[in-house]
Amino acid sequence: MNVLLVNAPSNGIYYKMGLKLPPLGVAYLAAYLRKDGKHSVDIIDMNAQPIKLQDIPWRDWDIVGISGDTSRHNKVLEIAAYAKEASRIVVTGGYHVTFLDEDVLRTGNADYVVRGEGEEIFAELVDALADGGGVSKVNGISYLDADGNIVRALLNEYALHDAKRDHMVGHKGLPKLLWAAVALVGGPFGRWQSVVEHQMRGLRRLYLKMHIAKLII
Ligand code: B12
Repeated sequence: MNVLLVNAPSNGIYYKMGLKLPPLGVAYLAAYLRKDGKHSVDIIDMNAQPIKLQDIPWRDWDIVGISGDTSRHNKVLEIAAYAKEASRIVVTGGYHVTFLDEDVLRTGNADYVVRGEGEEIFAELVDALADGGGVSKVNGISYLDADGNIVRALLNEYALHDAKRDHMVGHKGLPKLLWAAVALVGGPFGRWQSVVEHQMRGLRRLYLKMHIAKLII
């Protein structure tokens, strides 16, 4: 499948000041999806690439995934409308739609919502769509069934399970924000990832792509 991930633009203070902040959410999703080479993935970061929605060749991709939070939700809806106008499969994810999945699905411009941390769930969804065998076995997604009823497949807790298997884990995002949206997106005790695995991947990248062979720590 050809997948496009769009990071919705922000007009927040950080971006008005001209900061170009990497969109970690879509970057993680793309990296995970590219891992086994089954799908091709492009990213449009609308904070860094001020491309007009009407100029995006939507039909180049089968699936359009859109990332945003509450402050960018109107933009997410606008992007979804363009992608749906071009008859693409539209998937949304991120903090806002994790809690308000039905609202975005009822606009008619989104086919699926991926709730919570999306790497594994989105990859499973893309695989299922590629196979054409239906999405009923994919955990952690929401969609409307043929009668218009919402289906909320149970949230997959891969991230937490993985964390328990590792000896050393680190926080993804900020640690232990139990009060915040984070708790429901990444699990009640913060957002975890394997430090060892993450650092080894980083070192490998430095060595292979930037040809840095020695690091003094
Ligand atoms: C870093 C950060 C920032 C940085 C952003 C830097 C950057 N590179 O973009 C800065 C300081 C700029 C910032 C600003 C703000 N932030 Co902030 N921020 C965070 C923080 C700490 C981490 C976000 C992050 O990078 N996570 C790591 C990435 C990998 O995860 P992710 O983005 O969540 O993506 C995963 C899933 O959400 C999902 N997913 C996301 N998109 C999609 C799309 C698809 C298609 C799929 C399938 C899945 C999917 O899969 C991804 C991979 O696991 C979170 C709290 C946290 N600990 O998570 C708050 C958080 C995102 N921020 C929040 C808020 C409120 C803000 C501000 C509005 C604050 C303000 N008043 O100005 C602004 C808005 C900025 C904007 N978007 O315009 C809230 C959002 C709540 C909400 N309802 O939307 C959060 C959750 C904190 C909280 N209160 O709980 N923020």
